[in-house]
Amino acid sequence: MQILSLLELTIKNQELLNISKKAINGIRITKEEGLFLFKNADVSLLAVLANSIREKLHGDKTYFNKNFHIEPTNICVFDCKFCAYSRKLREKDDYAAWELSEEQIYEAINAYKDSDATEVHIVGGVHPKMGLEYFKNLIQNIKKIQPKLHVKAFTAVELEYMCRKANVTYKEGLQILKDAGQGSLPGGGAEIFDEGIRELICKDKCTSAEWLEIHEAAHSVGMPSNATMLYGHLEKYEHLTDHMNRLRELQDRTKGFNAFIPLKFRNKNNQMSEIEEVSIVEDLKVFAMSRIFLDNFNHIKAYWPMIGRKTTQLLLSFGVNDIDGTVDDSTKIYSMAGAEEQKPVMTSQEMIELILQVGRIPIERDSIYNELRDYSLTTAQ
Ligand code: V47
Ligand code: SF4
Repeated sequence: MQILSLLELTIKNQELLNISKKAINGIRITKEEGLFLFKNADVSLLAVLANSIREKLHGDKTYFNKNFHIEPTNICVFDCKFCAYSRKLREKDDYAAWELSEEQIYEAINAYKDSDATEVHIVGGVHPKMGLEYFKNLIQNIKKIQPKLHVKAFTAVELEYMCRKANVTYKEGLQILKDAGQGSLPGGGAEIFDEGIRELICKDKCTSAEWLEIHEAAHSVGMPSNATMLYGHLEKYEHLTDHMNRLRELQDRTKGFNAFIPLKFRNKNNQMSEIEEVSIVEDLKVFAMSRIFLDNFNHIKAYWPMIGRKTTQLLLSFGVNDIDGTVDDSTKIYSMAGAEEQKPVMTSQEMIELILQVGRIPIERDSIYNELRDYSLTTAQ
């Protein structure tokens, strides 16, 4: 009520006021209204709207988990123009290329056996020699070592290639991985669904329709997933609203997405380095707009290794209620592209303090958002 009166007093543009009122009242805004907001609302209005929605859904609760990543290889058959990380098979002697052996992967899993990590996030390049059978066995063996560890693995890009090579449908391939012990899918590979922009930045990997089909298949076999959106390069606001709209439509059908994760384009060491990175104001706008637009997504996540700790704190007032995990310096995707965090590792204590410092409540969650511990009530270990 108070917010509505404030909006009525301060917003002079009638259309902006009507859309803002809809958002505050929990009424879905259309794609056109989303675009209007993107183009006409200033960042302070978006903050008010997004924060009000976030607080209605989660109050001050802010989720994190204890996780680590395994990136089996950065050898990749594809050539995404924004990627600073991948190498071709023929470059496998390049110092920056790697291919972990199975033993090295099991060693990494073993190394976390006595830790309190609850999730391993496995993604990598699309290696021509690592297929569905290889990954099925890998997951089975990981689960033998750590039966309780949640395996969040493989972007739709990796899955499309795996299923095509193994000559199985997406549903069959995903069922095989689920039976092996995989728990969920990460949100990578979505980039921007607009076919024109996709053609310019990542034309040879899975299409937007395939990405959406694979996530729909995952949801249908009972595996939840996340969704990402790569912003701050060649795209326009039209493409961002179109991207979120396609996700919102799928989520209406399946309810299988857990979190939406906007990913800021970083411009170091890739074929799009001439594009300047967008300002922090744009970051705030994109995250706030995603909270406002995606009314059927429970969680908006800021992936701190990419966006940095300070911006992550700020984003907790712009719709974000999840900051991913401890990560433990086990990913290179962003550091190689010039992200803030060159050695991404946060102890649980640091994550808790980051959240407490901005007046929110730190909650450790598992991979499917069951609450494990409220750190505002207990002393952190
Ligand atoms: O799809 C690659 C992105 C993604 C760059 O689901 C880049 O919990 C910015 O999706 N600048 C893979 N972004 C990582 C990913 C992810 C990360 C953390 C958590 C989850 C989750 C998913 O990384 C790719 C691409 O969009 N990416 N290069 C770059 N230069
Ligand atoms: Fe390969 Fe993924 Fe890099 Fe694209 S973003 S080149 S699919 S590793």
